[in-house]
Amino acid sequence: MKPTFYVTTPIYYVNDVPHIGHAYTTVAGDVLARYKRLMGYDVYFLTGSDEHGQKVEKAATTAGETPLELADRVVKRFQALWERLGISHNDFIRTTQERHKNGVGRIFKDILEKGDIYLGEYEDWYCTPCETFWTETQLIEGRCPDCNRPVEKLKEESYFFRMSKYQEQLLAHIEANPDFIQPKSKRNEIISFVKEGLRDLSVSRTTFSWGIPVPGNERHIIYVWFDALTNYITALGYPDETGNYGRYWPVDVHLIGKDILRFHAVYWPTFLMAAGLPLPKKVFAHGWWTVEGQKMSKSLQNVVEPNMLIDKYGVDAVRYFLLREVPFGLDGDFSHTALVQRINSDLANDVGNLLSRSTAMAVKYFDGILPAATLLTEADQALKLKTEEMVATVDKFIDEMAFSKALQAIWEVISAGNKYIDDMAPWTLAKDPALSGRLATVMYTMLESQRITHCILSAFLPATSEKALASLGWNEAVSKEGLAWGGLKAGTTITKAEALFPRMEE
Ligand code: ME8
Repeated sequence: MKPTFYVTTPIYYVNDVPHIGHAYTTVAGDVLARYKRLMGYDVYFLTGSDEHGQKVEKAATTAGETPLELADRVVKRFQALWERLGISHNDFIRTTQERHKNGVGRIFKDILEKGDIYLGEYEDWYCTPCETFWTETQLIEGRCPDCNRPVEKLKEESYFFRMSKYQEQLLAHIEANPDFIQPKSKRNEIISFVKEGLRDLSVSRTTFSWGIPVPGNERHIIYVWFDALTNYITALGYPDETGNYGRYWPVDVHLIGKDILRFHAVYWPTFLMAAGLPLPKKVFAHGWWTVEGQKMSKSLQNVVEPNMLIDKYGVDAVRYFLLREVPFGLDGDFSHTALVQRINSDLANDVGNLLSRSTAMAVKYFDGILPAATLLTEADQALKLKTEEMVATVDKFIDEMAFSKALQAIWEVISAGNKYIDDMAPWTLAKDPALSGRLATVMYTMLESQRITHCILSAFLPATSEKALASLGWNEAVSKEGLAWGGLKAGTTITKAEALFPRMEE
């Protein structure tokens, strides 16, 4: 049986259209999913949409639609974008689906029956025109932060989750599992937060209606984060333990942005503890993108629209840039200049040029029929070894979610390949028929190194690698076995590759 690997992205709110931040998490999840499939894992990759709650209800009212009409319309934009970005998810969960609503009701009821959800009273500052509760710290000069009108102290009946009860258990879990929350800096933030003390959490609302009702008390709507987080198990068919839930839970990694770490590293694990379910193996919070040095926001009108980027630069250039430019876990800045530089140097010059010049030589000197390698010299051995070592290095970096370092390791082989060709100068060897054996070995070595490189790269740049592997005559599905040196057989037909990435104007 294959080992399993379950990876998730957040489910995105449908009150906003997809932007580069959403694309970022989803592309990272896709690379992980593709890589693990390639390495022989039975992968389940989940993404989806978060469709309940007051935010969505309000956005729908503004748009003159019902919340479901709004969700139906916006979810198509997410799905169409994932299609264009080559996202290979196995499932897309919408929180308005029956399978989800059933599962949420069930887990809420279980925790309620165990006594860790109880009915109490919620007291906070209420803005009546906005129908919103605010905490003391959210108020601006004692007024509603949204409309600036006066607020009043109000009590509301609410269900509470006994989160305080799980404080020590959660801390113990975090301490016993150093990899549970990553990166480390974020783990430390969560430890301090939990140590400050966990308060019971209000997990129902009566001020709006767009959501999942509390089982047995329909006046209450289940808190949107309780609803949303549960998607990670309802998508697996929870509470049915026999199918995907039994197979894939606990999740190997929840990929999220740093903005929602507390929900995933504190709320979610304690909900699961209360329900008696296993905890996620890892929660990884990545950084945030700014745009040309500024916070991305609708009011600044600088929201980067992924479809526009794909139109302009191509899908794999966008995927590459997102994961190469910034170490996963740190904040980064998006700029068109930086993207164009990456395209011209890393993609057009390095990987594109290497493939087109080497396949062109195979066609020119061997009529496109791959010759066999004979005796390997030190230089040939060195490129072979570098390629083999890269395979192991990438594996280690992927396990650390260090996508940028993994790409760097791949690019070292690509640079070494270009240098190898310059040093071996096949065009000189070709002039002397006595050196044809040597020319054959050089040809094989440079093409085989690229075949392995593109097999691995297919996790990052699926469309590009597919083209590259086709011109290298590799028609097999990418696999772990296929990463071993010597896969290409003499006699394989090599065709001249078109430029993989056209150079762009700076
Ligand atoms: O929070 N840079 O949904 P959401 C990087 N529905 N990533 C960014 C980003 C930026 N500037 N902006 C957004 C929600 N993201 C909830 C999640 S999960 C059970 C419920 C990414 O639509 C990042 O992954 O606001 C962040 O966590 C997510 O979008 C928030 O998406």
